[in-house]
Amino acid sequence: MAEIELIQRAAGFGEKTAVEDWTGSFTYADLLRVSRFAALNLLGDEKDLGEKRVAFLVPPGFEYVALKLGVWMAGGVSVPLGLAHSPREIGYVVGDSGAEIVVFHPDFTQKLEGVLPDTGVRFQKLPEILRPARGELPGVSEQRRAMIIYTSGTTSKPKGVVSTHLGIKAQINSMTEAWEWTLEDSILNVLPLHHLHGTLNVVLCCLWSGARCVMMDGFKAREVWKRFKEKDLTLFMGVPTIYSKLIDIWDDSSAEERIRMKDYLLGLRLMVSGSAALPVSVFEKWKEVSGQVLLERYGMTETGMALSNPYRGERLPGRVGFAMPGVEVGIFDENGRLLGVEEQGEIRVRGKGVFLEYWGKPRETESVFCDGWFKTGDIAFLERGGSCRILGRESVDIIKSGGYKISALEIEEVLIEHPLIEECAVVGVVDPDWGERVGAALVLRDGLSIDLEKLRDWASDKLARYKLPTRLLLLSSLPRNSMGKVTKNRIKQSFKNSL
Ligand code: MLC
Ligand code: AMP
Repeated sequence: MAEIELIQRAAGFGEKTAVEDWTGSFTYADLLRVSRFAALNLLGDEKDLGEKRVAFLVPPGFEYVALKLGVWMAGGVSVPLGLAHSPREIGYVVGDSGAEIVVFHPDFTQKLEGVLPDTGVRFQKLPEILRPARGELPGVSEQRRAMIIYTSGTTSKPKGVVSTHLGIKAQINSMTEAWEWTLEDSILNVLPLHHLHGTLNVVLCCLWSGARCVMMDGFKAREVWKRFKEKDLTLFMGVPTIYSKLIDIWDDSSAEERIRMKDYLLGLRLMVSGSAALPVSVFEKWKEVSGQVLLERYGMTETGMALSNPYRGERLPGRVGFAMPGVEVGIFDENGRLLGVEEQGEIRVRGKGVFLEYWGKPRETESVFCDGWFKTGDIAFLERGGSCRILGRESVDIIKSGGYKISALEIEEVLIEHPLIEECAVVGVVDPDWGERVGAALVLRDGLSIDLEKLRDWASDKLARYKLPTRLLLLSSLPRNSMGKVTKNRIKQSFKNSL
């Protein structure tokens, strides 16, 4: 019978601890038992979910992991929902993915009220979906679709990035080999689990390796330092903003505390940064704080991890290193010509870990591939030694804030609904802690005014709070080029000048 290798492997780790969260500690045997219950409850009278989408709004923790594996055991496709997202954003993902089942934690009941009430979606609450059940599970081929992760891009609405079990396995194999995961590893997860970084790089690599995943209920810098104190971790992964926030706590600590804090981290064998450019200042400061040389790597929801500084060897600040095992990376010009060292162009990626398709969007899928290479839209060059330096992005409509990719167009589409706003343009404003912040340039209707707080309040039931503008510029008109197109680079410059 066809089986998912990740689940087969997990069965072999039996009594080892798989997940630890604020409710307790759970072995691999516990995890598989509860996942099986989840699968059987999801199946109900069906024999196989047959790639039905199961969306879930569940905080990081044992239940999340059990449910994810349960969806796969039942032959379904997991669609993790963002806990910070507004009901409108959640409704969009549920609708776009065509999810037939939505599983939710009772804490999030309110968020789901009003989301697609008449569409026949089956809502299932935790913990009921995990209650003991008996029955047969289907065989699931690894060629099947496994997961859809929604990511923002150059369109106003997020797109569902579909991966198969084989694609996920290729990504896991690449990371576990590159960063030498073992059975002895213990990793702390502080990342959201509706994106690749937390799900794949942390949780799934951990389960594949038979390691232990300690889950926190989100990121709180002080709590993380407290957890480090136990000195029982070997790995940590975060976005640059997480390291900045940990540094802020260290900065506020006494000289004696700082010595102790460094000591908490000396036993970790690897600390990784990714999802956004790691400022050289943070790389250097973290070395001083922790004695750890951060390993910076580069990836994307569509490709998995593509480039990494070496685990063994020199990790260079400001560089993202070399192609990951099993991944091909090239720098290309706009005519699809492969460029040589020190030539600036677009990063393109090829390999078994690259995604299958954008869900329900064949034309968009076709347009992001060229001769089998996925076009990332990131601009970079290879240095003489072969390490890659990222210079920026082709699109001004993509903002990266604290590791989240945010579409400027999605925010503009919401802001333009505001009765006082005549025109608007949203851009990323460079920020030392967040990478970029969301800046909104507005043209208001005659004689009217608005302040940032009022604008944020008005938009807060429409957008996740991390997408709300934190910078505001009121203009009499938006700058445009001779073709009438808004010149966002000039707006970015105006924000810079206004600071
Ligand atoms: C939180 N806020 C943000 C924000 N995160 N604002 C802008 N950008 C962000 N990323 C806002 C909140 O809405 C809140 O606003 C205020 O900041 C404080 O919120 P918080 O929850 O206390 O913040 P914090 O917990 O410190 O969150 C920061 C963070 C988080 C860095 C931990 O943003 C995070 O988990 N980022 C990781 C995202 C991620 O996993 N990306 C991977 C994508 S996959 P208010 O108004 O309420 O006060 C990918 C591929 C790859 O990129 O290569 O990995
Ligand atoms: P996402 O679509 O959320 O998966 O984000 C992927 C994008 O994050 C990439 O296309 C890059 O623009 C950015 N990114 C990820 N890692 C890095 C890094 N180490 N340095 C610079 N940018 C990065």
